[in-house]
Amino acid sequence: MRNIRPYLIFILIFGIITSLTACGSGSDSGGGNENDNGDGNENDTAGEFSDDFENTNVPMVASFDLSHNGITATVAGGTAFTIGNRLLYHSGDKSWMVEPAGVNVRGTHTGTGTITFSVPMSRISFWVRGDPGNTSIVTILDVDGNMAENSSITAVVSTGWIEVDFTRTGGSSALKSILVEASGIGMAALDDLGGTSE
Ligand SMILES: [Ca+2]
Repeated sequence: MRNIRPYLIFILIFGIITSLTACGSGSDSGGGNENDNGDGNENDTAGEFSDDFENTNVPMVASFDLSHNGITATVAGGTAFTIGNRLLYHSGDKSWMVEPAGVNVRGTHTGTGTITFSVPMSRISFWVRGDPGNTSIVTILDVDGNMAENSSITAVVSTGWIEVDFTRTGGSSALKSILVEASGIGMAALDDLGGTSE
């Protein structure tokens, strides 16, 4: 069975005009620590996952694991390190960044990044945004590989951070992964990953 509508698609389009703000000090500085104090381990409730990417250092495209409360998230297809553009961190000085297909000093990019949880999840949350000129689609997939259902979420166009906090509805399949498809120029950034297992 295939879902025919993208119930959870976030399209981030950053026009050239927004590049004027690329070097700003960042208007999001107050919003990065809703759930923890930056070390990714503040929430020790069983079944709860959280990570702010502050303990990672992956400057070249690679797969790496984040583990918390017995839940592992395998993060593949991007980088996670301090690149110096504060607009790309929702918290601290690191996030996970996916780039359009191509080769650069950070490795060979396929244009696709995935975060896959080791256990079925009932909730997945994160923040996303992109560089000016980056166009990305971020989708939550269920355990069957289909787009997660959520009739309340539609396409979003934004030049700032977007919070995604998605809980599956009763009767729908459990959640499994996040798919980031990056195009345009620059990076798509995801930060402050969270979730709740089934
Ligand atoms: Ca962070």
